[in-house]
Amino acid sequence: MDMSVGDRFMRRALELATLGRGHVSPNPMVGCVITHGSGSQERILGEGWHKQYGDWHAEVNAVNAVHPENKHLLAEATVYVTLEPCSHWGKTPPCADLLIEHRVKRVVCCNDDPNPLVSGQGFAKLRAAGIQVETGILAEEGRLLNARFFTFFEQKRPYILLKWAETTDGFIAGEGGKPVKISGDLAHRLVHRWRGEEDAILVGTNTARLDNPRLNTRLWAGKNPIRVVLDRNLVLSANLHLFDGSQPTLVYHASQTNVPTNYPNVSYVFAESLDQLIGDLYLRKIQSVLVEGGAAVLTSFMEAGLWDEMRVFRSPTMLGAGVKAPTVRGILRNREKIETDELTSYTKR
Ligand code: AOF
Ligand code: ZN
Repeated sequence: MDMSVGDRFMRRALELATLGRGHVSPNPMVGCVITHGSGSQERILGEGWHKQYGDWHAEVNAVNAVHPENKHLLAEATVYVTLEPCSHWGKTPPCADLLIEHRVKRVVCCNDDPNPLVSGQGFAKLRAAGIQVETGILAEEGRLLNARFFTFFEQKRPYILLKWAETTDGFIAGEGGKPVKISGDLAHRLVHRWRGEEDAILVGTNTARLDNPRLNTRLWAGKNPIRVVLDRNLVLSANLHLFDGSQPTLVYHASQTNVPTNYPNVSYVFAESLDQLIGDLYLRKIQSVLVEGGAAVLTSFMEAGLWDEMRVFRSPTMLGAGVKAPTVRGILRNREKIETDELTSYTKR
């Protein structure tokens, strides 16, 4: 692959950023590589990434990783950082100020920060201090890495993933929605990993009732997401795992009467449409939601154009009859084998 030296360091910064996956939301994953010299003499002085929500940003960790004897070289350094350095006082002081304080020579980024607290002001601060700024390097890769963060700020809604498993003959569940094991154990565990990577998981009434899911990450060491249940007419029984209070749970309903109030950790929210529900998740600062079924719910998200990614397991099992799986209308992005299952992912564009 033909790759400029700068691209090589930025790829490294992107790779570092991914180490924060599952730990930094609602913040973006950010990586940073600080180099000295140019051409074939360009060498890494320090590296860092944003590790944990509320903790130091990537730039701070990279500056701190520079050996004390090399700190003076920062004044001739290039900083490759996957996102525009922040300009605001948040949980930590502004990264732009830190880079100015060390009088770095050049800052190279993949993307501008879409968060209105920053958006352009980080670059403006750096330029005003005489630091060279370049942005748009590996921009596609940077946007893909933080697709949730960008979708949230640019489209004012969470990033929506639709996930299901279907049999070779195209069924998602047995007759009457009866739960059947379709994909294998490894696929099952992978889904638990995905749950830990998203802010929320959503299921419809039938899935909640018939599968009685826990929607947690017990098969993978990860954080438990917020559970979201559609219960339009408030028909779900209080005995379901979803109401056990173990994780924050949002129940969206369109009924004006008999709204329960006394389940710990469960909030009831009135919403008459999918748009209203999505709008409410946005106001709650939920940046991503994994929709796990059932077929009707998945199809309604698809038909409303409310999705960004689909992940479909196709297993070698045959059912003969049951609930038909939704029809995919996306563009193929990736196909891989997970034991005997085939995992295919699709995007809109
Ligand atoms: C950076 N480097 O590594 C990250 C940035 O609440 P705070 O203080 O952690 O600020 C969060 C915001 O800062 C977040 O929404 C995004 O705009 C930016 N994240 N910026 O310079 C980083 N994680
Ligand atoms: Zn910062």
